[in-house]
Amino acid sequence: MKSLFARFLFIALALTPPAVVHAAGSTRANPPNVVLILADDLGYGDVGSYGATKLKTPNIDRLAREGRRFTSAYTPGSVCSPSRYGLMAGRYVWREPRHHPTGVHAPGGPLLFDRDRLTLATLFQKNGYTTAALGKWHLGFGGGDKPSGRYDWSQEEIKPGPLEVGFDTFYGMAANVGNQPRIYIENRRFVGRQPGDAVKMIGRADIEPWSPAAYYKEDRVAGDIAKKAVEFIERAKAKPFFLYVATNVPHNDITPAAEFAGKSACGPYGDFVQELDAHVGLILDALQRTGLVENTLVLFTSDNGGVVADNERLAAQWQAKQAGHTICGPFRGRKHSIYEGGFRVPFIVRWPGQVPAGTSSDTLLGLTDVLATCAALLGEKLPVGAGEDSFNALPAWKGEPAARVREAVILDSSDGVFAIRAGPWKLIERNAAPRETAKARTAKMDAENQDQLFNLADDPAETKNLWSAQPGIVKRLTGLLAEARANGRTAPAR
Ligand SMILES: [Ca+2]
Repeated sequence: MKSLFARFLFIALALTPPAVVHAAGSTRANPPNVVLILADDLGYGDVGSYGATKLKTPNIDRLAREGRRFTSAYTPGSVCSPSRYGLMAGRYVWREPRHHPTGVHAPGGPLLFDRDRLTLATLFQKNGYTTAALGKWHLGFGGGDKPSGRYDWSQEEIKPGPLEVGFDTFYGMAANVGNQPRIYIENRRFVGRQPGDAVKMIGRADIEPWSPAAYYKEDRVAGDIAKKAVEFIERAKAKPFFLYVATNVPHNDITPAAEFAGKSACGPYGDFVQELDAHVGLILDALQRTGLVENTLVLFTSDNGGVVADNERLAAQWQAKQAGHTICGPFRGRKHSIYEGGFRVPFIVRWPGQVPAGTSSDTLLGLTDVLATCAALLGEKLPVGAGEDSFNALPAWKGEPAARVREAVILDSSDGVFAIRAGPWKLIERNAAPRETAKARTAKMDAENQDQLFNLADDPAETKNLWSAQPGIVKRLTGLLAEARANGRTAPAR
């Protein structure tokens, strides 16, 4: 009897089709949680696993050790809002008419997304995920189609905002720390505001809250957001979740919390980055503690390159430079600029058992690819009107050797200068009518705003302009750029 049962069991197991066995570990049967940690102005050279030595980032390095590190990951813009829009919508922001001409969205500017646009958050939400955004939003609030809109913060309900584009919950800042309103917003309300508490608008953008105690404390913001992330992970149990943690570190002002002051070997800037690293550690520990590590994909990246000081006016970055720290690693340029330092960022994916640990890849990819990649991870097809510049990078994340994500990536500086990278080549196109910010910094702008062509394989620091020497390459890349503009998309229509 026993042996008959054993034989039956053996046959039953042998006949189980491999697809069923596979299904147990597949994404659709057991969808992973996704934690996206977006640093703010963190340069390529600010992380130990990307070459930093004057500051220590053991937790981010641990992610790299346990995951896959990309060395040719690009942000679509060299400032905050364009990259954040690209990340959420999988589309270059210069296609969006509400995009502010100076690149950076005004703190009182309207919500940058149409209500029917698929975002990373709505993608997860419609797949049954709990979705949360924490930290810096900077993608606008309110209706309207003028980039320089003025949001009325005196209203009780702050909307439309993150909750209207796919997030179940939001806790954080409207834009940069220091921008008005300087009060945390939780979902659609100011934190601490009771019925009857007045918020007055003063002039175009300033506010006067019900009490000076309403304001957050700048040096506590990063810690507060990290704490919220930990609480979210500890509470999350039943449903899979998408957690977007948009820290304000190390964006100016450089305000490390007291317990991190003096801890790095390159001054307050290094201290601030080390604080960010500690917060990454808190999030990783929370995943460990709750037993969620195995089924959670963690993506760590930055919204644009770092701020590099040319002089002591940017005191913290200057001090870091004097101490031998290179914020943008080996690259030329910085935040705002069209050179690599503005766009090339750390990009690390950890997903145990799915993404090969301790590996790296120089596959070309962009922040706009996160949307299509997450859609692939969920087994979803993006609709036609979504993710126009988003390519599926899942095979590259998973370490498939021949995986190629995209042919080219288009870069847009805050002055409105465009560049395109394809293969080793990077073409920078002179802009005959640069954006209004350019007028304020003409000398620097004139130097950057030229027809330029670099071979990044031979010349990663962009020192030798090969424009005249390589007319064939210039023609090909100029053509790709023109096509991208004319077609309204770069990713294939689905
Ligand atoms: Ca930024």
